[in-house]
Amino acid sequence: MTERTTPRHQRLLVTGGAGFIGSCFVRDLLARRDGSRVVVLDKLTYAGNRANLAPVYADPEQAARLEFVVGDIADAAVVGPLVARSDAVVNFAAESHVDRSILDPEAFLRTDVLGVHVLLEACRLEQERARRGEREAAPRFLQVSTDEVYGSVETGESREDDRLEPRSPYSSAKAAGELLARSYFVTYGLDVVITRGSNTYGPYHHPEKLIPLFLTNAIDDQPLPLYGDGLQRRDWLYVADHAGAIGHVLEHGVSGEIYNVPGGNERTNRTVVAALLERLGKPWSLVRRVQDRPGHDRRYAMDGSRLAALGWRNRTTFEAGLAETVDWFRDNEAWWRPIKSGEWNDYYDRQYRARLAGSTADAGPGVPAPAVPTPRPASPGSSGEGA
Ligand code: NAD
Ligand code: TDX
Repeated sequence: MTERTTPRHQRLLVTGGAGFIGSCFVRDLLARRDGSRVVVLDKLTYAGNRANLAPVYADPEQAARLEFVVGDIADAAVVGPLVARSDAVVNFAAESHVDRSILDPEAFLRTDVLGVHVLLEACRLEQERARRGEREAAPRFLQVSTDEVYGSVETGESREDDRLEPRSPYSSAKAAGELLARSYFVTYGLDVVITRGSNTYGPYHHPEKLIPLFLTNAIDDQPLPLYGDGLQRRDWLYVADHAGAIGHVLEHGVSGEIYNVPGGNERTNRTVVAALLERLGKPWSLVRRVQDRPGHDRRYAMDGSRLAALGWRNRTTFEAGLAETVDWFRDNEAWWRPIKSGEWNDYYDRQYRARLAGSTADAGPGVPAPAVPTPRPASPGSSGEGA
């Protein structure tokens, strides 16, 4: 296993490049103006949005180095020719929202498992071509995975060799996808690297996720549905740092290795919500305590020493990143309002209508909820946890 440096002028296939993190990766890469060329392959699901690449299209030099293909990573006929002309494949494409995986798991298996398999098979074919001298080198494959594959971590920090104990359909599918990727390194000698990023936030974040949902709801003075006691802990990573770390691993990562990408900003959900409301100048009274997410992971935390040893450092503090994010959402209603329409309303109804109907007020950000809900007489329509 030797360290590999990718060529300076890369031809990259970026799958899921119209999503939140993938588009940041593409924007930042093309803005470096180092001659790299990018093909984005994206199915444009509800989460994909060409507008996420608007800064690229606004710059003719960058736009000339971007090609956009609408298609499915699980479609071998689309994937094969694109991988054939790529030096590396960076796979961001996924169904990415835990709550949707609880409502409808199937799409997660199709994209996050079978889609990864199709990409790996295409890379294997190119490896064969390289061995026959029909191309210079086999493509490198980077699988973007998640801290959620470790499951809920009550204490300490997960290391890359720890057991995987995913607990939601989303995290189980992501674990399967990355295990498959690793198996292609072990079995076929494919050049594979894997990153496990923590909870990412920033501009262009789809409004289904905690921070953008609460920001956009609060801007409209709508209720903020806090699951359970709100004392779950996440480690927040600014999107440009996540995208930068992935680029660093793509360039310097050791083949076959897995790299945790922590944010170094562990916070309870309550603390995060209090901070964003303060920046926005909106009251805590918007917060409603609602029925918890089934199987809700209490905490994620990862050790980042392997990535640090590779020379990567995050650049953005949580305070600076959150301020940037709040201001961006306040200034970019034209981006998020269309997303919160159409299919969004059906999803919001399924996910939140009953929860909000059975919700209760919350006393304040600093008030820890009782670990066990206070028993009370059952009444029709009562929602249980969170009361
Ligand atoms: P996202 O949901 O914003 O974007 C996913 C993108 O993939 C969308 O553009 C969508 O259209 C596209 N896509 C979905 N299915 C596809 C398919 N079958 N073929 C082609 N394109 C498809 O997700 P994100 O938050 O940007 O996450 C990107 C990756 O990073 C995912 O693999 C996710 O598991 C991982 N990750 C996310 C976070 C986070 O906090 N957001 C943290 C760690 C890891
Ligand atoms: O309405 C909500 N209310 C609430 O209390 C939502 C949407 C979330 N939450 C809580 C659940 C979590 O404890 O906030 C926390 C963050 O939730 P999400 O934004 O849904 O993120 P999470 O489930 O932690 O997963 C995210 O990080 C890891 C990404 O969505 C994944 O793609 C990534 O792999």
